[in-house]
Amino acid sequence: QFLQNIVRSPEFQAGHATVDFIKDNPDLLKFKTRLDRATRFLHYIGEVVVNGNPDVAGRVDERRQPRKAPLPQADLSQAPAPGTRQKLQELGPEKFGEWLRAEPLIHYTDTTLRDAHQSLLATRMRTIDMLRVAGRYARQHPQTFSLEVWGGATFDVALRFLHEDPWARLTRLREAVPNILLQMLIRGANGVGYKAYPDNLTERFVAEAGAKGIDVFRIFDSLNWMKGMEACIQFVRKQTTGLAEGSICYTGDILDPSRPKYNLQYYLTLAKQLEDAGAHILCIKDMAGLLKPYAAQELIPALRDTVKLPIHLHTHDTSSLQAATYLKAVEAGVNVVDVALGGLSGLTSQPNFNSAVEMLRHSPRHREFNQQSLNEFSDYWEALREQYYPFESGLLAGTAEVYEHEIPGGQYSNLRPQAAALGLLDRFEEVKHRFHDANQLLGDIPKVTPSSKVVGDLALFMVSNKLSPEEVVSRGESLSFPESVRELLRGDIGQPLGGWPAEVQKAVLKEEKPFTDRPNEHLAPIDFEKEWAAFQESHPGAQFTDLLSSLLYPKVFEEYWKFRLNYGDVSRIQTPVFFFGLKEGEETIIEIARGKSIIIRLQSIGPVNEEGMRTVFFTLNGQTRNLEVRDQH
Ligand code: 3PY
Ligand code: ZN
Repeated sequence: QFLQNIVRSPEFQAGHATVDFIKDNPDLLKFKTRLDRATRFLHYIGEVVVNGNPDVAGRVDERRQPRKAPLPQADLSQAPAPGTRQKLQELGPEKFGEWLRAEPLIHYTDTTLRDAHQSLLATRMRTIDMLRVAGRYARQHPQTFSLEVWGGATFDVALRFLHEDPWARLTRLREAVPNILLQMLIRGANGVGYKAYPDNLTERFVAEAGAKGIDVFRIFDSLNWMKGMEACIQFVRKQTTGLAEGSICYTGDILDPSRPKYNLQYYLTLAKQLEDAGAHILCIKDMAGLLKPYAAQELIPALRDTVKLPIHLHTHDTSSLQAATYLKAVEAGVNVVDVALGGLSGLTSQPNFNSAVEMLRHSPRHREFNQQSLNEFSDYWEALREQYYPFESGLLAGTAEVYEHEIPGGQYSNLRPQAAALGLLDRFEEVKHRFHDANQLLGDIPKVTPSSKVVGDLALFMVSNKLSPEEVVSRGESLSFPESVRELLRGDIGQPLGGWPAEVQKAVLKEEKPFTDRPNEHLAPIDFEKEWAAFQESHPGAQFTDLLSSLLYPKVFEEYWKFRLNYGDVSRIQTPVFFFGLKEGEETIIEIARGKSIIIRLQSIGPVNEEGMRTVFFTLNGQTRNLEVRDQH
């Protein structure tokens, strides 16, 4: 390798190699890291080949042959045409909001890279599969309003299960898509986590997300609690040049007189408060897909009369009705709707982008998209999805049950495996009914991360312990509730409209005193200077964004860091190999750096020896490489 480096060096080839040539060119000695990188990939693949990827354990079907995903056409030699990002840079956030509100044609946010796979595939979509098409998309569909690519569960899942750096995903997507607004979902005071964080941590997180490429911050609070959103809206305004999109989480049914808690006035008041808090855009975040067509017809004009902001509608198609809601919303003056490319749309995901465009063709608010190209992107995601089959939720058809249980689309594909882990899969119907009961017990709250997670935990707890809603209260004193339920009722993630039901709170908290102010105010601010110095010592080579990841998810981050030291940047490994390894005789190409690839071929797997080890025989770029891997079976 060293000799190869010398011979390939331009200086050597130009005949300028002097006696000091090696001393003057320390890069010639850099081959060791490169070799290590390849070896680490071999270790990863060897591990999966022998022991499997634990994330798909028990769900691998050897008979399945996932297809290769066909790449959509695009002329990559042309730069992407200017889009909404340039518009935002030109106008600034306030004027951009005014421009958007007055736009006659409908705008689309494509959620394929965030909510769609969070809702259909348990958030497992990997960066490599996004990057294959991101630049193509930027060229083919520059008129898209925004791409939702980050936040929600993607941050946690990237680190925990995909062993990827979420910040690197964002940076690389930003590079590939310079023209369309990139959007993230942030859970207000809960950031991209499940609990309250110190304010100055959220502030640094927002600043860094803005610097790395996020333009639209969709901010919500899982209890629609303004105090959980105000600070975050200000952080976006202060620390970034992007747009603060304040959200009202839609629950219940404004048309149902028997459920007055979440009536039209409730949403109008909240919208006004969000405008006053400094939001540039108002989002109706219908996380479970409960906003029915005629409710949208009433809600949207009323909101437009109440605030001056543009309105962005988000929904999930769990009931399979939501195209009708979009039609009514478009007629009623909504500015942007959230959709997902065909192959990753529908059911618990967003309505179908391709079909929505056709729904409006030849109508006054139609925005032109090249349908043939949209279909090519859809084909890509549909084929690619086969590689993620272990994470499919099992929901095969739209269901009106969602109006009873109100499970958010993004939670559905997680609740099933959670139930399965507790041995409750054959009682999943009961889990869904108990989800409804748990919500009622907690006073009928908006259900969205993290409040939805707690309702799910309580539902699972009721099913595993065979508890009726009445017994939760009557036997409460002797029950040890899930920690998340205790935290919720203590006030850890905020306050719901009308407070917590006193009886249930007493049963769960026992003697513990709840609080009613902002949970973040109980948390000491992070001393960034001190933390960063210590972090660099304990994590040589780390970036500042790694520190932020570690402060948000300390344990998950440590595991990720250890994994990365052992196996390298596994986000570069092709998805079928990452999840399922290689079969004997198969090979894979890994691009280890821009334009630089290695070829790994699995030759054979040896028998287990007395020490429980197997020898795995590979070739790496044609050279034989053997590896000892412990068989964990
Ligand atoms: C999340 O917070 O992850 C959501 O998708 C909420 O809908
Ligand atoms: Zn959603």
